[in-house]
Amino acid sequence: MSETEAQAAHAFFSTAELFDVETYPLDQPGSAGYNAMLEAAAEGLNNVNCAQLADFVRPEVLSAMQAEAEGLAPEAVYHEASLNPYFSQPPEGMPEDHPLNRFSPRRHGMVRGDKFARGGVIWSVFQNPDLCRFVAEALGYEKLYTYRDPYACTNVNVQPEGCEFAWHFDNNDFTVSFGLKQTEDGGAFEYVPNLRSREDENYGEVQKVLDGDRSNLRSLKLRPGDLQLFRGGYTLHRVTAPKGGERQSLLLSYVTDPDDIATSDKAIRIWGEAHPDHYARDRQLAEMN
Ligand SMILES: O=C(O)CCC(=O)C(=O)O
Ligand SMILES: [Fe+2]
Repeated sequence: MSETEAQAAHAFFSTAELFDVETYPLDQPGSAGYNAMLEAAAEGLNNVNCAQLADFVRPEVLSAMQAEAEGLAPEAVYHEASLNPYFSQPPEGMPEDHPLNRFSPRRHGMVRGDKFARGGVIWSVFQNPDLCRFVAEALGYEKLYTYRDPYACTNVNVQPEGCEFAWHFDNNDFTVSFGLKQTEDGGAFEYVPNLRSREDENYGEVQKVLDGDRSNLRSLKLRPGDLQLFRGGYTLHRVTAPKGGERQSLLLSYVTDPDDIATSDKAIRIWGEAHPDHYARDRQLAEMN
């Protein structure tokens, strides 16, 4: 069985059952509709590092995803930390207002990937091969694989009322997410495209944003059912504090290396424990060295 067939066999729901293929013909690559969808996504990504595709999942699928996430939210692993935008340690000998010295509290929960039922709707969305191919094409990768890390593969980010997900650059090059739950006030996804590059950290401009400069800032509300593709490695971003309720988003992780998986150290740092697959990865890396 090819890898795509294996993925398809694993996926309980078909592409047409999960997604609004009338608007987003994921299952018809090469068609005019598919190319138009790809162009729209690529345009957003090329211009502002972000593409939002509204109402991507079918309404009944969204309801099922929301119910599944809601049921698992109490089991989320909560992180409470004071972090700078780079998730790095405080530097020595830098001015107090330097971006590396700007620490903000962050409190949010993450539902682990192994919690999702393998025949369930969230796992089906994650494993859908047509979605995976589309994400790769839109982001300009020849091929992507669903991340096989048992905990970090797919997660629901649970952001309680009043908790901001402060300004940061992601460690990953890109993020794929679905809106699940949103509040009327707050919970906005704010970002400043292309603020740093591989060559230049551009600390001066980062500092201006941290000080409240909104001149190049873009703000979007990830509504339930919307798909977002985002290059967060070079784009400073945050989620403002939700007011009057909780915000939830579904994060899907794809990788260029099918063997990629966290080591036990990293898993313990993020999740408080490691899975046998993480220890297997440690042994594999040790054998390679
Ligand atoms: O919940 C989201 O929409 C994105 C959160 C985020 O920026 C992250 O997980 O790095
Ligand atoms: Fe992020």
